[in-house]
Amino acid sequence: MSTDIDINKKNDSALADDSNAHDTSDETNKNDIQRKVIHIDMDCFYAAVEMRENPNLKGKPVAVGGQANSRGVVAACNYEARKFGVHSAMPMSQAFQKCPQLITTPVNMDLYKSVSKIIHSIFQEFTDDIEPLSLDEAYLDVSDSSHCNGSATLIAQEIRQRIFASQNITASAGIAPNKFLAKVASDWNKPNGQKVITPNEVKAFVKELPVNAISGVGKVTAKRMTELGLKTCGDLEKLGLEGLLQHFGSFGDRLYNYSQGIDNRPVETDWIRKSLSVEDTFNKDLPNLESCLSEIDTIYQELLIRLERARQKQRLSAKSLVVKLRFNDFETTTIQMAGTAPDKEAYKRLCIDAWQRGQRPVRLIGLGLQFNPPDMPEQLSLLDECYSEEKPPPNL
Ligand code: DCP
Ligand code: MG
Repeated sequence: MSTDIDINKKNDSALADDSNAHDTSDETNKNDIQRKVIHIDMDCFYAAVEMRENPNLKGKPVAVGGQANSRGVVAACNYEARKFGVHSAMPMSQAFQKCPQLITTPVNMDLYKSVSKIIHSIFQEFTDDIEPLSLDEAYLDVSDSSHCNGSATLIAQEIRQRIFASQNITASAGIAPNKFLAKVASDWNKPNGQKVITPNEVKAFVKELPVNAISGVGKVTAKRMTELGLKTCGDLEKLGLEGLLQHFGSFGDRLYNYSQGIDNRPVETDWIRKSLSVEDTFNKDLPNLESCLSEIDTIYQELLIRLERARQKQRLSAKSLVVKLRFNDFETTTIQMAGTAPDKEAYKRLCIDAWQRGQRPVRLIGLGLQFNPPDMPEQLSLLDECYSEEKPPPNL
């Protein structure tokens, strides 16, 4: 096996610059919330772990699962076995009929769980916004990640490289503006590949996308679609919302969105956000207070965008506003006040007070919010001035 993660397979867009992932041009649908979502899926996960444990298995068809003579089924098989038509959930006896030289190993769940734990801890190095789907699969929302200069393409590449370096097994990734497309994309260049769908590629991509690539389209729905002559998402869109609701019930709604490449489901994490902040380190130190105050507007706008995104994921009730300043000698000061909503003028006031503490050029400004634990009533006083320097919030 090559030690390089091959990200440049079949599709040349895998290395595309996704800096336009927040494109708001007319090409992108206005109802769609633009995000950068990565779907990571390990390649033939159980089988890959077994091949790593026993390198003699490499290059040979391998299936992990129950025994053929006790009605066992295939849990996972490697890509060599798949060439013979073997697949997951197939009775092992049938797998042997298709591939008599198949090598089988029993399921070693504890081992796969321990590998999965390490893989998920690698995800956490890149973002907190992780929705695990199974031992070998997760969605990551990297919209706000500053890793790799914010390039989701490069983040996915680095995650796959980190997994390979640590576990000697490969992963594939899909990078797209939403979960639906990211999942489709991770399958596109499997194994050991990745595919990017940028916002302005979405329309053309879904138009030709076969309906059976949509997750949730099972055998019955697929059959109905075939009967109706619906082969691609483009065909679904042409049928329209009413037609889709008529034929597919409530699923029609989601199908209509998917047919246009829209999926506003958030990446659902089970962690609770305690704070949110936006920081900017300047190329040139800001020489005086006035220049600091004039930067607040831009940082504040970004904070509002991120807050809106975070609020789509969980209910957030703010308890304080925080400003951080780092002076040119790296000394850092943090100041906060009670408050239940972001307020630009309040941030400016905090900035003035923080600057007074150093009164010299500034290299970084951060604006942030701290949140109440869930189910705590919101504090009543809007901007109750109670400065504190004691405990800076963790993200500032
Ligand atoms: N699995 C299982 N039974 C199934 C499907 C899967 O026990 N019917 C287990 C074994 C797989 C793991 O879950 O290794 C991950 O499932 P995937 O669907 O991601 O399949 P693989 O990782 O094996 O292959 P791929 O490369 O297609 O992702
Ligand atoms: Mg997998």
